[in-house]
Amino acid sequence: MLKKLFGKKGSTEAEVPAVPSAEEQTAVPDAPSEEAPEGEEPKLKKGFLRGAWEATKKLALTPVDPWFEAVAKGLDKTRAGLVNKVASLFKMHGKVDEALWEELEDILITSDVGTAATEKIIDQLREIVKEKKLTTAEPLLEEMRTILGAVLNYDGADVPEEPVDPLNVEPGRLNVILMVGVNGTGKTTSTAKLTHRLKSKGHKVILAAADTFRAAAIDQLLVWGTRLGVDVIHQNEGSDPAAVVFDAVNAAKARKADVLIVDTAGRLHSKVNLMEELRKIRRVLTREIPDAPHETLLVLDATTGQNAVNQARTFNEVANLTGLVLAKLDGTAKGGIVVAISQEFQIPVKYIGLGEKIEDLQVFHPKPFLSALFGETDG
Ligand SMILES: Nc1nc2c(ncn2[C@@H]2O[C@H](COP(=O)(O)OP(=O)(O)O)[C@@H](O)[C@H]2O)c(=O)[nH]1
Ligand SMILES: [Mg+2]
Repeated sequence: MLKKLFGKKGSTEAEVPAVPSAEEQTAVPDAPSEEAPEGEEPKLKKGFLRGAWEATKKLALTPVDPWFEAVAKGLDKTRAGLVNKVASLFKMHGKVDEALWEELEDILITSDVGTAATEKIIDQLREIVKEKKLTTAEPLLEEMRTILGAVLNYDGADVPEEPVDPLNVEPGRLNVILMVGVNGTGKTTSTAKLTHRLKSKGHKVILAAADTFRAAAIDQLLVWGTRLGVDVIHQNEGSDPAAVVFDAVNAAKARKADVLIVDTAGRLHSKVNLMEELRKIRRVLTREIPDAPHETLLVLDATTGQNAVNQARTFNEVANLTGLVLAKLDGTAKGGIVVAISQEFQIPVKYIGLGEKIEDLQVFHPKPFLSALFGETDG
């Protein structure tokens, strides 16, 4: 297992993110003050941190597979900021009373879970307390996890046990993926990460630099293209994005690529502009490939909270979204945004961005995601 995690010396497997040290893994608000022999409870510096320690201690002790490892690490901040806070609250507050619900509401709202999902979670927990006649809050953590699972599994479909690539990419055709979203959310980086994933599965990928607003945006994609060894179809700054897409489709056909990823601009000042821009790109695409684009992925910046929700709302109205990419989850303690978005939209979160490196994009799946979030050792 460890060999699998670290990879053979000099092989490409070494790119698998390294397992963080036990110190890093327990870097939640205050680790235990003394090492305890295995199987014994550690002595804690402060009583109220016990819940936080409980929630993460297993993670520190057991090596895990790369997917789970990467997601768990990317969720470190959210685990400390959301789950461990809730765990500590349930553990330390003890009894179930109005003050408990108020504090829980505070934690959930400040972690970007959103008002609708927060209300739902608290209402359901209140029901459970009544039904099961609970007098202590501790069992509520497990109950909350079940509720979160239902919210994240927004359409009630069966969730595969293992992360499966969620892209509508089929052999025997040119698959077109349109990347949309506001400037700075992580579109170009996510495009590069997706390219890396697709390439490693044997796909021939071509990129279209349809964000023609700034020369730097084109250059950024060109740099990624060179690093990844894929062609980037581009024109000059200020050129028509639809014309770039037209060139890119022809190049992709001529070069027998099977995936074309179109990186678009996000600097559109109004919904009308946005709609017009995307409509033009779509028109060019469908003229060449009737069922394209096969995916339209909206990239959201997880650190922007309610703004991300508003962006999802706007793009959902104009862009026929097929999925969401939630970038920068590693950079926020407010990973509750995943819950808010799943509660509000019938669009699947397909990928989560967990860092700036090329391999820091992971498939999103509710079950293992929650395991990673709750600090367990496997999905
Ligand atoms: N920490 C972190 N940074 C990210 C992630 N995705 C993108 N970024 C950074 O966010 C910034 C903007 O990304 P970019 O792809 O240029 O955004 P775009 O304007 O939407 O194309 C860059 O500095 C990226 O390195 C992520 O998942 N985690
Ligand atoms: Mg960009």
